[in-house]
Amino acid sequence: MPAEDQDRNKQVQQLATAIQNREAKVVIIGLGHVGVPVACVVAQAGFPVIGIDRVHEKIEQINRGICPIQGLEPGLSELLAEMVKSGHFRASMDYAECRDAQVILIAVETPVDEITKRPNYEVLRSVLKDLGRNLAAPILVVVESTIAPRTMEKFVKPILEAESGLTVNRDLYLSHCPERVMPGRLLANIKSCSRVVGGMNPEAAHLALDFYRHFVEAELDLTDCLTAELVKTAENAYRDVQIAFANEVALLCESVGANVYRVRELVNKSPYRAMHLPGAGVGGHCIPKDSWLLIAEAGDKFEPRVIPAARAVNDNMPFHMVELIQQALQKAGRRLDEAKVVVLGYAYLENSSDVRNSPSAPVINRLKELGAEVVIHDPYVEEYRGNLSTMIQGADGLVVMVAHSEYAELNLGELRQSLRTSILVDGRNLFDKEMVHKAGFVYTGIGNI
Ligand code: SAJ
Repeated sequence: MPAEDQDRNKQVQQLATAIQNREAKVVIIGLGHVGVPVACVVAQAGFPVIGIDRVHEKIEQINRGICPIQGLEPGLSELLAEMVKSGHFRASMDYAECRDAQVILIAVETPVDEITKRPNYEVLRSVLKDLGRNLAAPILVVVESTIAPRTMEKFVKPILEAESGLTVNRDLYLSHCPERVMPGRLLANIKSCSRVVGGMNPEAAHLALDFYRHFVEAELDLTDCLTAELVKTAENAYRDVQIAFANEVALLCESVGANVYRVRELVNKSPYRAMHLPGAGVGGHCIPKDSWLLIAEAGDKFEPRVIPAARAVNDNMPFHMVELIQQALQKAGRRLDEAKVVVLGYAYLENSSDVRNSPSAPVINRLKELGAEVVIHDPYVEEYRGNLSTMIQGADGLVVMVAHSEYAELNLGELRQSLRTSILVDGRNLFDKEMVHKAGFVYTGIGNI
C-alpha cells in the first residue's frame, strides 16, 4: 500500500481511537440554544469540551458557571455549572483552541433573508474561515446547524479545504448531523431524539456515529450529507405545510360558520389523519425558515408551489387576527383607531420565553399602523411582564396570541369589570366560546368566529 494511504489510514485510526476512548478534544462553535446544551452533554459524556462564541459576555457567563440560555430548560443550568466546575467545559473566543482538537461541532445560526428568502450564511462563512485557519489533521467537523441541500458539498467543503489546506476524506472528515432540539426540552431531546448522521464519505459517517453514540440514547441513522440536509429541512417544512392546511380549513370554517376545532377533532378520528392546530401564526427559530432552506436549491429545475403557498398562508394568519379584531370592534360600535387592545402573549410558543419570529410582532405593528393603542402582556417575557388587571383598564379587547397556561386560568368575569368594551379574540382556541359569552364577552376566534 502506498505510503500516503498508509499515513491516511493511520490518521483515521488515530481519530477513531480518540473518539472511542473519549480522549478527543471537542470544540463546539456557536453557544446558543443548540451549542450550550450539546456542549454540556458532550462534556458529561467525558470529553474535554471548549465552547467558542463571538459574544464576550456569553463566554464570561459560562466560565462563571452561569447558563446563558433564557427560558425553562430543566437541568441545563445545573449541568453547565457542574461541567464548568469539573473543568470538562470551558468557553473561549479564541479559534486557536481548534488547533489541537479532534472533533469540531458547528451550531451557529443559518437564517434566511427576510426579503429574498435565500439562505444567509454570513455567520457560517465567517466561522468556517476562522475554523479553517486553525484546523490540524486528522479532524472530524460536524455541522449541526440546519442548512439547505448541497450546502456541505458546495459551501462547507470548499471553504474548509481552501483555508486549512487539508483534504476532505483524507485528513478532514465532514459530517452533517442536524439537531432536533425543542425549547423547554433541550437536554432531553439531545439524548432522546433519534438523529440522522450524514457523512461526506462512509468513514466520516462512522466517525460521527461513534462520537454521537456516546451520548445519544436514540437511533442514529447513517446516511450521506445531502440526505441529512434534506431530512432536516423537509421534516420542518412538513410541519409548516400541515399547519397551513389546518389554517386554510380554519378560514373555510369561518366562511361557513363552523368550528374548526370540532372539525379537526373528528377528522383526526379517521385513521392516518393528524390534522395540526390552526392558530394566530407560526413563529420560532426553525419552522418559518426551514421551508425556504429546503427549496433553496430548486433553482430552475422546477418551481416549488406547495411549500411557498404554505408559508404565505401561515404568514398571513397574524394579519387575519387583525381583521378579526377589527370586525369584532366594529360590531361593538368601536373604531380601531379609537380602541385600546391588549395583546396576550409575545413568545412564539406557549409557556416559553422564546420570542424569535413571534407572530405577535406583526399583529402589534399592524394594529398600531391602523391607529389602535396596543398594550402587550407576556408572563415569560421580561419586557412584557406586569399586572394584567392594571394593563387592561379601559381596554376594548383582549387578543390571545399565545396559549400560556396562566391565561387559561384568567377570571374573565372579573376582568370584564375593567374593560370599556368586552371583546375576546382567541388566536389559539384557549377559551370555550360559550363560557366566554357567559362571562359577558363578545367572542371570536381563528376558525371559530
Ligand atoms: N403551531 C401551530 N399549529 C401547530 C403547531 C405549531 O400554529 O399545530 C405554531 C406554534 O404556535 C409556533 C410555531 O407553529 O408559533 C412552531 O411551533 P412548533 O411546535 O413547531 O415549535 P418549534 O418551532 O420549537 O419546532 C420544533 C421543531 N423541532 C426541531 O426543529 C428539532 C419541530 O420540528 C418540532 O415538530 C416541534 O419543535 C415540536 O415537536 O415541538
